[in-house]
Amino acid sequence: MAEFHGSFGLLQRTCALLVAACVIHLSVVIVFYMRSFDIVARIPLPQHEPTGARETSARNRSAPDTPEVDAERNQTLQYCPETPPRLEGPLHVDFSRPVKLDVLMTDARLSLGGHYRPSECVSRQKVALIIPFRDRELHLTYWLFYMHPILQRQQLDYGVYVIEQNGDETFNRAKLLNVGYVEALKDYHYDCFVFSDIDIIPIDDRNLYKCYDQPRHLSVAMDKFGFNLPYNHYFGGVSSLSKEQYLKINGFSNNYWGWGGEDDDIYNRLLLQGMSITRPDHNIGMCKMIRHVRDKLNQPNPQRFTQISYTRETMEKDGINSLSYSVVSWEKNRLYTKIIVDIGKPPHL
Ligand code: BGN
Repeated sequence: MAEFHGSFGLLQRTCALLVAACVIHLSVVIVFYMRSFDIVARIPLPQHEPTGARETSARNRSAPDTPEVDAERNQTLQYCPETPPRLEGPLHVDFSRPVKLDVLMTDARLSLGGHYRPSECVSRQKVALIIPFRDRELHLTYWLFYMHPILQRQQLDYGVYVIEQNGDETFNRAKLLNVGYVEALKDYHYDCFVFSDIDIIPIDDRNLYKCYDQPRHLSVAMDKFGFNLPYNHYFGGVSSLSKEQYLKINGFSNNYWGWGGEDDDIYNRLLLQGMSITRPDHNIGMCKMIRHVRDKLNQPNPQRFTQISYTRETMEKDGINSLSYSVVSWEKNRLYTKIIVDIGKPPHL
């Protein structure tokens, strides 16, 4: 009997110990469980999805509309919408009416060099407008007068670069465009380049001066050609290429001195690199050109017919990789940056 009592007491104590161990374990679990709630409650929930470092480029045209911290302005801003909200559609452009730049000159939203970016949102692309130039002051006035408001309504982060050929050698449009590409990149981290003649103005602001998945031809229905294309693969007037697209074709040829052919050569380069061109619809792509007599120093290039048949052979060594020039002056005006350059002369002279 005494033996029975002894083993019963041992069993009782073992059970009591077990229960105590379970209680302690449960308490510890409960304490940690409660604390984990406390910790989670103290972590601030992110207000927005983390967006990571984001470059606005032709690649992220479709960037989600998540807020973006603009470090320079120290603000949180949304990306600008894909379709800018304040576009007007068809515009009245009249070159017989004199225009003044006084209102634009006092536009506080434009910074020196004709640089603008919207204050209400973060632009999806950084666009450099490159204009080859010589002796066309009146055309430049019209271009600035009409284009600045259009580009602002298009909510672009843009800068205007007028590349003037120094001296009185034959004009070389494509080489000046190459110079514009290089010089603009020294100024700002552009990812899109719009190459525009000085005398062409779009008459519909839905014709967005930005870059697309493929190189874009923007001046598709010019009054000069009866609001049509002069031929199917015409790529002259105004076009846009992203940095990647431009580099893929080694930029433009430096060897088209005088009028004609350089735009056909660019078109050949794009095709040879497996790209195609995009265009706005006919009614959106309508443009007006300022009538003028042909520049004496821009006579038709007699070699252009031969040159454009050799694009495949020449494009690898003639382009941005062989560009040479010297800057004569670099000047930031209120409405544009003027860069005067010495680009040499045609080889046969
Ligand atoms: C083409 C020119 C282009 C010019 C358009 C429109 C040539 C190359 C030889 C066939 N091409 O004839 O450079 O932009 O006319 O004016 O001359």
